[in-house]
Amino acid sequence: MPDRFSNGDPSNDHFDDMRDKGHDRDNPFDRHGGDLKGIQNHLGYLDELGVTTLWMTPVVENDMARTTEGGVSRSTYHGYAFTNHYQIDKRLGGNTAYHDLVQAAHAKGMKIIQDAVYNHVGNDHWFIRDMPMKDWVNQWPAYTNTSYKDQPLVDPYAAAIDKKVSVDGWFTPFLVDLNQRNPYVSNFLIQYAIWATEEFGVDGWRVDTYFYSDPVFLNKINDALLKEFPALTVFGEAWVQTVTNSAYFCENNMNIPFKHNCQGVTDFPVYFSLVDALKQSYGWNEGVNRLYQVLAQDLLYKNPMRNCIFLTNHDLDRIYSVIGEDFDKFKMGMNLLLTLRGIPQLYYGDEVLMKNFKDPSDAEVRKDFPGGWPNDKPKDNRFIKEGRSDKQEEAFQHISRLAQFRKNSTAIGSGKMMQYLPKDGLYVYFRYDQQQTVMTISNTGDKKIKPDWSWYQERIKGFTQARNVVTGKVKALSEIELDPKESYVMELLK
Ligand SMILES: [Ca+2]
Ligand SMILES: [Ca+2]
Repeated sequence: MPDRFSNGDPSNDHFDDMRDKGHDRDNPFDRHGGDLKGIQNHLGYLDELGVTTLWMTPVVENDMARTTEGGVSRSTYHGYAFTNHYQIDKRLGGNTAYHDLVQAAHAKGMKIIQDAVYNHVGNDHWFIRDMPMKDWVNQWPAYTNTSYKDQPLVDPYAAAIDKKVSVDGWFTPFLVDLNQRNPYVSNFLIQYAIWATEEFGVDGWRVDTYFYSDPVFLNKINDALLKEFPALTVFGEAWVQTVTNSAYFCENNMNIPFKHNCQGVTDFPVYFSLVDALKQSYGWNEGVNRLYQVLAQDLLYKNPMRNCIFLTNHDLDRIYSVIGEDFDKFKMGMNLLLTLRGIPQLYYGDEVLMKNFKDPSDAEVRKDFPGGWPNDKPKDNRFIKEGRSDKQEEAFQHISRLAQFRKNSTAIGSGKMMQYLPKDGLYVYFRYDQQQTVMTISNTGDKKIKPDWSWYQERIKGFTQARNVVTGKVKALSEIELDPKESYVMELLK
C-alpha cells in the first residue's frame, strides 16, 4: 500500500492543482505521503526478506474530491478510484517514479504485479465528468448498489435480476460502474492494459473486483493481454466462500456453459481455512481438517498452483491479531503459507508483527510502516534490526529463511504436493520432485506427538534425516517430536 509504506519524496505529498489537497499523517483517512520512491528505497529490505515480486494497491491517478463514505471525510489513498488511466498518481511520483521503481526492481531480479481495476472508476474521472455516451456506464432508473454477491453468477437456479445487480450494480455511489459491453469502453480498457504492460514492463496483473465485471469482457481482455505478452501472470480477486465459486472464476475442470479463462484467483477458500486451521481446535470438520478438506477440492481448478494464497491483505484483519498474537501459531501459519501449493502473498508489516482488526475501519490495518517516514524515530525503525523487538526480529528471520529457501526450491517452485489425512491434529504434507522432497509437519492438537514414520513411507522412503529450513539443524527422522502448536518445514536428506 504505497501511501502507507514509506515517504521517499516529501515534495510530492500534496499538490495545489489536485482536488484533494489533504495530507495529514495523524488522520487515518488522509493521505500520508508514502510513494514509489519510498518503496524503491527499501527494495533491499524486501529482497532480504525474500520477496520476489511486488503487488501494490493501484498506482494510477486518483484525482478525486474527498468522499464521505461511512459518514467520515476520506481521501482515496487506497488508489481504487481511477481518474486518468494514463497517468500514475503524482503523489506517488508520477510515471517517472513508476518507471524507476520497475527498473530498480527488475535489476534486483524482482517482478511487478500491477493492480487492475476494470470494474469501476472514480466519479471524477475525466471520461465520467464528460461522458462520451450515455451507455458508457451501467445506468439504472435509480441508484443501484451491487449486492456484492457472487452466488447468482454461479447458481444454476439464479434469477436474471440477481445476476444483473451483482455485475451492473455500482460498488459505491462514487465508484462508477463501467459498461464493458459497450465496445468503446472495452477497447479503451484493453488498449490501456496492453499499453501499461508494455510502457512500464509490468510482469503481471492482479485484477480487482473480478466477478463484478462483465464475464465476456474479462475473457476478452485476458486473451488480448496473453496474446501480446504470453509470459504474463494474471489472477483475479474473487472474494468468495467456496472452492466451487472460486474455481468458477478461473480456468477450471467443470463442465459448465460459460468458462472463465483467468489463470488463477486470490484464493479465499484457502485463506478462510488457513485461519480456521490456526484458530479452531482440531475436530472432525474443524481446525486443520478444514484446510485439508478445502485443498482436497483442488480437482476443480485447472491449475491450483496459479492461485495466490495469503493470510491477510489490505482488506482483512492483520493475521497476528486474528490468531490472538500467538507466536507459535504465527510461525505455523507462515510455514503453511510459504510451502502450500500456490503463490504466497505477504502483506507489508506481517514480518514485523504489525497488528490490528478492521474495527472501526480499514485504516486500522493500513498503518504506516514504522521507519518509513523521515522523522520516524530510529528505535522504531523496523527496516533495521536495531528497530525491531526480539519477537519482531524472530518473525522477520523466520519468514526470510523460508522465503529464501523457497526461491531455490524446485520441489516448492514447480514440484507436486501430497497431503496426508490429519491424525490427532498432526498435519503432514510434502512438496516434491525428482531432486528434492520438502515436508511441512504441524501439530495442531493438544498433545505431544512422535510421528509414526511407517505411515508416510510413500514419500519418505530412502530418507533418514531432515534439515529444518528455518534453523538449519539436521535431525534423524526418528528423533522428531512435536509439542502442541509446533510446526516445521524440513528438507528430507538421505
Ligand atoms: Ca511523498
Ligand atoms: Ca460491474
